[in-house]
Amino acid sequence: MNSPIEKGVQQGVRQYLNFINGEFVAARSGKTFENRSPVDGRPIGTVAEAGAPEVDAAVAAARAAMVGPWGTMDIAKRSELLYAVADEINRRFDDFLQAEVADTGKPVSLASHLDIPRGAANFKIFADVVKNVPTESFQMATPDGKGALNYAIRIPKGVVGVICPWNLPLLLMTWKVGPALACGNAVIVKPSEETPATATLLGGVMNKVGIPQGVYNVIHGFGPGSAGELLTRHDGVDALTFTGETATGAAIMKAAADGIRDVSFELGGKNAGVVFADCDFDAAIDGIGRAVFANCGQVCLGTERVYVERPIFDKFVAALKTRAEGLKPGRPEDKATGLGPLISKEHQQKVLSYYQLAVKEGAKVITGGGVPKMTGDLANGAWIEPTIWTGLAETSRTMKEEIFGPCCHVTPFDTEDEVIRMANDTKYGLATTIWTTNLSRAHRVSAAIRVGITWVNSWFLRDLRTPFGGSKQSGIGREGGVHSLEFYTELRNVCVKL
Ligand code: NAD
Ligand code: 6OD
Repeated sequence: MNSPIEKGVQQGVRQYLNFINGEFVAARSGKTFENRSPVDGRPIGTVAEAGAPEVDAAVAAARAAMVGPWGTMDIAKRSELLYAVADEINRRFDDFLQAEVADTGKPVSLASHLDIPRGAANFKIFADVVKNVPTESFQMATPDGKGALNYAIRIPKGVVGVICPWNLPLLLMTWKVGPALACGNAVIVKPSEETPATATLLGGVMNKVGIPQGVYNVIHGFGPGSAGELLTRHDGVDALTFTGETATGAAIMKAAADGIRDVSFELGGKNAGVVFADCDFDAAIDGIGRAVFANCGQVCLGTERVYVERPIFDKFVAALKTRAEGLKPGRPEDKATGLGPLISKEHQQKVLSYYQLAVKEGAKVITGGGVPKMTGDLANGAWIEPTIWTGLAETSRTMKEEIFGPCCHVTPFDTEDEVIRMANDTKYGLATTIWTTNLSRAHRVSAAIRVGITWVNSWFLRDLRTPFGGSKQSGIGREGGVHSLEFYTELRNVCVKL
């Protein structure tokens, strides 16, 4: 049977319901909120806002699933089901693509290469990991000479609350749901209020492939005073995994303190890109260009501070300017579109306020700095110009605070020590991208910049087996490959006296 969202699409309107215990349900309160297209501001759907009854029902369903067929299912069967989820996402690729693009306005070329394929891949990788990662065992001597055997087993944490942002909705949600389910947990997902579509669609996929009811639940709504806070405060939720702003992470951590619940946080950043004069210049422009402007700058791993060694500084700024000015804003489906809109008018105002602040703080605007002129209905979208500044003090707010837009400041540097000091002079520690052909320097600088993820001569090149996460205020914990097992399972030691 088609889900309400599928029927809605057929009728030209979308209705996003909560997905609880295998069923699409409205809010008992009847409350809904509107979802608007960032491309042209038109309403594209209504979303049922979950209240306490829906959150309670989702928690009860998830807890029941943990004692029911999901809790007793063996790893081989679970992995088979997760492969089926991935295959079904791929079979319905166009539905997911259309839903993600409608919510975010991002170019189809980007979503079809990144968001949707990764949404599927996130299930397969962790289905493989759980089947292949061993646990430790120790034999020990005992006074009676018979000895004892210790071995560890992994137990699911239980019910995991998954709270997601809007910038890569399916990718970031499945990055957590994939390992959570592979490890045998049940989840309650709270997607961003800006991007309810793909999490809802995934409910239909779960039913289609036979994931037992209650294993995957979706509740819609906002953060404080709404579904997000209700979920994080619920004592039936055993652990919370969150991607979003650092300040939101702090609020969720306070909620998690009640009941001493475990948290995994992927938070904000103010990432530095470091370009040495000996780099492959064209590759560096291409890599930094993507790191600054991809997804309209709305990537947590993106670069807002670029440091360029002085001999190539002017040439680099000129080439990055050309790159920025070549990014044509436009409709997602238009092949010539190089830049989508920001997620919302509200976020557009935030980014614009930083564009104004940068000028006030003394920046020289190399390009951009405003809103592009769009015609027709596009004039109502959340568009923004790709922007480059030079000349700011390292201490300025523009250089310290995460903007989350298609913008960067470029600073010249003279020595390795100087650039390491500047790159590290931030409360964040998520990612960096380093461009050099000097192998020793690449290793040295990689070890010296305090972040969770370093790319050398590349950016956002992902091997899903590797540890992913942030240092300092950019996060708590690591996910990816075996590291996800640390959060999504409890390791239990069994000691058997022989
Ligand atoms: P956000 O923190 O505003 O919201 C994220 C989610 O948290 C949303 O679903 C929101 O409804 C919910 N929420 C807000 N307040 C809450 C509360 N008090 N209790 C419970 N839930 C609450 O973030 P955003 O604006 O959606 O996303 C952009 C941010 O996410 C940026 O700071 C970006 O750097 C960060 N991010 C980090 C990573 C990473 O891997 N480190 C990845 C993507 C995005
Ligand atoms: O690639 C990933 O697994 C990941 N979590 C990417 C995060 C991107 C932030 O916007």
